[in-house]
Amino acid sequence: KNKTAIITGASRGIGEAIAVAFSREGADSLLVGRSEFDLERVAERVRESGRKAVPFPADVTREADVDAAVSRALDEFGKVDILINNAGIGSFKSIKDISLDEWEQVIRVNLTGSFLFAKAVLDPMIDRGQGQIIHISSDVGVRTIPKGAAYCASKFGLEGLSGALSKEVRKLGIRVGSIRPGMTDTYFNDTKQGASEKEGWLEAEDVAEAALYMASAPRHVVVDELMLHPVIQEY
Ligand code: NJP
Repeated sequence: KNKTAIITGASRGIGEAIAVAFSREGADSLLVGRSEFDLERVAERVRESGRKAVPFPADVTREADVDAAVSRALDEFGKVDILINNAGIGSFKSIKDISLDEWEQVIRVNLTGSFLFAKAVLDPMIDRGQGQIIHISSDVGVRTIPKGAAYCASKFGLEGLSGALSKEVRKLGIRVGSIRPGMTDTYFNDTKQGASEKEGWLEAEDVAEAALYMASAPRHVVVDELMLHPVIQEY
């Protein structure tokens, strides 16, 4: 209740579901993504719950964009209680087919973007002696799959960031955690939400409920790792 959140990748998919779920529980949010039109659409959905939503078009790979987003959240709400590092892109190719540009873009969005946002919210959180940083990682952040070199590397990296940061800032009252969803029905990797081949997959809302659980743990508890899969996912 009355918390404020920055949610990256909030223009669709899991980020959208988190924005809607958090507003239902009384949080205001700054919605980050590149598609202005979609951010407006999500902001409208959030406002239906009576909470504030500020669409903030930004690219998580650009430090100036990230710093501007955090400043805007502080101006608008006076504090950042929760950062959800959710923005991410897929890449599933044999390593010989991955160009250096593609490799670097996956690392920049999935890993460096989360580093930049975590870094930008730390001082304001440390000043208040509280805050939560939640990473939307992946089940393939802790195990590998063929054709997953770039994506797995980015998510293994994110796990490293999340775990190391968690231990670094815990004593300062800041809790850091990672959520590792399996196959989730979104627009991920240029696919369509609701496509028939995704029958039985996790819904974006299932992942949002996990984020809500992590975010609502009592102050003396850090839920630092959560993994969830659809029953139909065998591996
Ligand atoms: O994917 P999608 P998900 N700067 O494509 C944003 C992880 N995950 O919701 O910029 C800022 O529907 C993009 O916004 P826009 C996955 O790795 C998923 O499934 O406007 N934002 C959009 O809002 C990722 O970390 C599955 O295009 C940027 C959002 O990211 C997270 O879940 C399985 C951006 C992507 O929405 C959410 O992905 C798994 C940038 N440079 C982990 N680039 C799964 N779906 O199966 C992208 O294990 N975005």
